[in-house]
Amino acid sequence: MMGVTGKLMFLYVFLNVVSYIVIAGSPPTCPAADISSDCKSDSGEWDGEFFPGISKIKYEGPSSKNSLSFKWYNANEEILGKKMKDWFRFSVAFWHTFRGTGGDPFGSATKFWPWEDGTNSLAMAKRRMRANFEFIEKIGVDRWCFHDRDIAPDGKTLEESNANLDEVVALAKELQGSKIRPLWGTAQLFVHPRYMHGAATSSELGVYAYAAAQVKKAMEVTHYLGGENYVFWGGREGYQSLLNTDMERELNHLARFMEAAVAYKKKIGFNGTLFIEPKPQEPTKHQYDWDAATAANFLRKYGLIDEFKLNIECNHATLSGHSCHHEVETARINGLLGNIDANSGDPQTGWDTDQFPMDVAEATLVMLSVIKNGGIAPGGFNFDAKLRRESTEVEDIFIAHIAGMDTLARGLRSAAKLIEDGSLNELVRKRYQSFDSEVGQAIEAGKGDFEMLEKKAFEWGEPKVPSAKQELAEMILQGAI
Ligand code: XLS
Ligand code: NI
Ligand code: NI
Repeated sequence: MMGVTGKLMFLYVFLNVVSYIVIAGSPPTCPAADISSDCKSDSGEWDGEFFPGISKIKYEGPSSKNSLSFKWYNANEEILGKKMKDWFRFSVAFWHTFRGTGGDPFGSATKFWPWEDGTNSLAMAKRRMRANFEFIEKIGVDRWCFHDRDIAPDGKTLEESNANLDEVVALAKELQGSKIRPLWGTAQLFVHPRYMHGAATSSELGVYAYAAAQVKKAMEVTHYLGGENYVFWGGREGYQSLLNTDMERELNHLARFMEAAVAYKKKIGFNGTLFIEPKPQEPTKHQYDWDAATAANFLRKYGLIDEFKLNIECNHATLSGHSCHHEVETARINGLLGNIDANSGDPQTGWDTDQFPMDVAEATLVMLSVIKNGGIAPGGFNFDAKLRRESTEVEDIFIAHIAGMDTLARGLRSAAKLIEDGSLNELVRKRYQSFDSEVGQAIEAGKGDFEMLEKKAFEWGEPKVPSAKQELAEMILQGAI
């Protein structure tokens, strides 16, 4: 039986997922023509800047003490022949940055941004969108990411939801200008109660159809906004108990859903890449896209491997018992590295804390894989990260993004040093050099039959096994940071 603490913890983990998406106390729906108080904003247009006193963030170098400047991220500086901004293709996650309230199951919202008027109205959605683009321009990135339902309020019917979305998207298109575009869009298929059993894996046909309609629309608006990719994070695609679940049937349904998404993408001429974002659990006990290897197996089994890539989220990696580097590298060697949701978890906390990435060593390892991949385009690095509940000042939004970008930039610089220095590469090369021999080459070419190998084993006798040099590898890594 679950004790009180266990129950509270479960509730915490569960609500933590939705707390950043739903404004505490706001109504779940806002039909386009609703004039009820929660859906109607009387506060009018926002006057002037949303972030007055904060100008465009500049690179000032590592010795700067200015918290509103980059110390390591220098957008146009070339590293290994590519501009830093092109290595990263940074993106702001609308849901955390503009819908995160700091609320958790034990307490209400802590963040009261000056531009919020407490409604979930269309007028508020538009004002928030203006704040988003002022932030994007000031932080100096070219991309953003969104769920359909965090940029526009849900309506009472699907038609109303679509109309709300169209209105906000039209404004976003205008505000984007020619330089800014979505890194990816996605449909929010996990907050509304209709999705409690899943979306594409729901036991209920009507829900499957509703989810399909929502993805269809989200794909259309992503395409309309010039989005470069589209993400599937299966928040509720999984199960709580196998006793009442037909796992095989649910996975078959998920595959059919993905096939239909691929077909629709082609039909509307959307050339963006489709990404699956693995996560092991939270909110469901077991999610079908557990980790990169599981997602790759799903794609291969259903013949979808050439149509998708993976969006690796570092906190999801650690939840599945892997390092972020492991997940990125697993995706890379399978030709599936598509995008990185750049965040991190807390080593003492067992859920998706979605913190800004601050660990330079981890960033270095991730960037080593990205460099080996030749970059990450058309994907990028999306800050699927939120301020701590206790960080409540507007400038904290800037500081968090600056520190995250600087951490990854340091990682890139260190990874480039490691590659230019070559000693880590050499250590790894040497480790496997016995396979460069004639017999090793035969094995790697698929000609290492057991009779031949047995003959060699008799001939060579007991093998001499050399050191793995792990501490030396760690010393080299430290030297580059
Ligand atoms: C939640 C996911 C989510 C996806 C987009 O854990 O990270 O934020 O990135 O739906
Ligand atoms: Ni994510
Ligand atoms: Ni996440």
